[in-house]
Amino acid sequence: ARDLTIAVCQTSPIQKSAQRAETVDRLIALLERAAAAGAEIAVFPELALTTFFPRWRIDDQAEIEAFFEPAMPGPQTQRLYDAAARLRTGFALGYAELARVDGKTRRFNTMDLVGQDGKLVGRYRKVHVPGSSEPEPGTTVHLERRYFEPGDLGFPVFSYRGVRIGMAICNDRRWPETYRMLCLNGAEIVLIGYNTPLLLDEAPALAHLRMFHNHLPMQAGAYQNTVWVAAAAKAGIEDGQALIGGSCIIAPTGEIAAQAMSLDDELIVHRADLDLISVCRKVNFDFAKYRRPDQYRLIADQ
Ligand code: CDT
Repeated sequence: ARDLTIAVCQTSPIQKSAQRAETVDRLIALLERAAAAGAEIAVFPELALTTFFPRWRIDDQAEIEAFFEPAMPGPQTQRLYDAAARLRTGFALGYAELARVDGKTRRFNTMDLVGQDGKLVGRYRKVHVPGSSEPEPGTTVHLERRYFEPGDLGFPVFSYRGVRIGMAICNDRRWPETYRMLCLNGAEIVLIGYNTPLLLDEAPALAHLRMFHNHLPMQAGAYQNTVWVAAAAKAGIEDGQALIGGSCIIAPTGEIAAQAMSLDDELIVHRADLDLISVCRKVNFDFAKYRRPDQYRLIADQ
């Protein structure tokens, strides 16, 4: 049997006042708990090293740059990578990436996959960047498009201990294309990190559906693409804004195999049976046999 034991590391808020060193300490403590629970890989939330700063309009360049990582690992994060190597437990970590490409500064909402040796396995840059670049009247301020450009790496899939893993970041999880691209690239497991506000000024009538709309697309994505999905939330009241929790591990059947029950730093662990993927494919989703790409041209062209 093929399997991979996954830990989802939900974190409680990381307030603006938090020092990077204390945040890294928290992530290391979660990674240690994950390893002790037998996990072979851990997933942390989107922007796991800082508060979710796109909730503010910030003009000061130095203040903005303080949220970004110019190198990974850097002096503040090296300890986390060392912990992965010591524990033989890799991780996926969301952070704000400051890249220098051809002399130009570029900013991405990024997730790195780090191996059991503490070395980079692969990188994903968030494709679906929601919100706006300026506050819009009547809507909850969400300025991701001010601070990040859309990802330019597609939906890559990497080999981790012989298992094919892809990543997605927050809003990406609501889009069917994310899972289908990862599935077609051969993913067996999709690791996701998210920061989702509980209340949106633009849609108060949907408030009671926030958790449903969190799990619905991930369960559908897992089922329709026969992949395992493991998603880590940043949860609780962060700098005055309530973020939903609901971190979970979802089987290729679409069932939630494990779910966080708190808004705290909480670990959920599940042994993902990878053989379940071929069972689900046999039942309905023999992609090579039944998919009709020639009939789907519009999706690729528009
Ligand atoms: N971080 C992130 O992508 N959050 C979005 C909320 C967008 S509200 C404009 C989400 O889909 O959860």
